[in-house]
Amino acid sequence: MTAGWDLLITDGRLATFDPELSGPYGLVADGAVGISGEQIEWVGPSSELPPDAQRAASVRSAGGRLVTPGLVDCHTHLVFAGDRSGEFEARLGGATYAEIAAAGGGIKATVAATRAASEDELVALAASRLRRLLADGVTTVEVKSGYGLDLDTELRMLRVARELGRQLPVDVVTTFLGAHTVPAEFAGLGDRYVRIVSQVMLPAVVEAGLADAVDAFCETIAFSPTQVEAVFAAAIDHGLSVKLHADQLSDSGGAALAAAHHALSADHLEWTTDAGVEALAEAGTVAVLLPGAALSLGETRRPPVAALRANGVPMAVATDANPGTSPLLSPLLAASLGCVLFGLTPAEALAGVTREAARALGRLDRGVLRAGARADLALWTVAEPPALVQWMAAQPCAAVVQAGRLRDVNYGNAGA
Ligand code: DI6
Ligand code: FE
Repeated sequence: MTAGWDLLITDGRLATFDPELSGPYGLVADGAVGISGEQIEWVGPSSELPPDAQRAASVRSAGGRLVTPGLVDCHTHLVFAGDRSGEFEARLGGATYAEIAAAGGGIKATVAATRAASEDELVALAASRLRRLLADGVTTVEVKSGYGLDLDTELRMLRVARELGRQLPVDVVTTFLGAHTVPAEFAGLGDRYVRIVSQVMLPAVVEAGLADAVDAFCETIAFSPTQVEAVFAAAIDHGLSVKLHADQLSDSGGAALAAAHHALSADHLEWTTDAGVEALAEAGTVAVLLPGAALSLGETRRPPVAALRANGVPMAVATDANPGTSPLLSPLLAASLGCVLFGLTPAEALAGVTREAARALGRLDRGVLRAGARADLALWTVAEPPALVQWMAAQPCAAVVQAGRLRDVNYGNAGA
């Protein structure tokens, strides 16, 4: 039964990322997609379209250009107030991120500004950032808390994240990051703060239904593996999945720690060892690579991409959009940097912002073009998949279909 399709996309070069199709992109050179409601009903070569397909309520030609799954940005810190451009200037002058953090800047500076901001202010600030992601073809975004570090502000941040998903055409997945850093009022009392995160904040966040997962920052300047374990134990007790900022600035065994808790993802991984990579492979935990942070921090150490690839660890790529270490609002540019800085192939980088990013969020219903998947698609001004990551800041997104609804993207179609 095809006459009931709501939308038919014709004349597309489909990069399906369906592992059951051959080639790195799962390419269907002259393809079509049939959509009903929020679901893809049919994907295949135009020559095999059912005879009554053209009777779909609406038909859109992709003009022979590329169609991919909608992009998934699986690691962002979009909700915050304040401005840390002075820190950027100081780092360019030679100060390190750790020195700035130790002097009360860094995450703590954003915490102070975010605590002082109203819910409406935070929605307006985050919405304008999120619109930039949407212009890049994003249809699902993960948003973390972690700039509140007290119950009221953490709840406010998560409510703001949920509100973004109501105001804008995007599916928002929320993550509670109460264990981002030890707030100033708990200086020297990290264990006590971890108990509050685990025993007070987390139950309240769960009670309010505001978090889909729990994250923590495992690092010498943040939380020890033992402290992270306490937060993870509480999360798992409450039935939430976990993920971890792991091995970003030093090797703290973060990847293995994430794997031991069957984390959805371990993110950053610049200092991850072979043992950590093997643990990720064993657990099926996704490695989320964040080249924007490495670039902005001037980090020269690279995540172990060759070892991750050799061990079959799924690799996602995300913006890590945040005001300190990764002021980046383009997942396509993140994918491009994943290629030129980290050595991903274009196919890996693009699977990293679609299929594997969806996996990193535990959302296996999206990130590929195939019948039964959620109808989240991006239509591009370019025809060749690697052109999406070859060009930087070209804004080649022409339109998206989000939850079955087609919408033109008004930013540049000056694409490559
Ligand atoms: N790692 C990061 O790169 C960000 N958070 C984290 O745990 C930094 C956040 C910030 O500096 O505001
Ligand atoms: Fe982050």
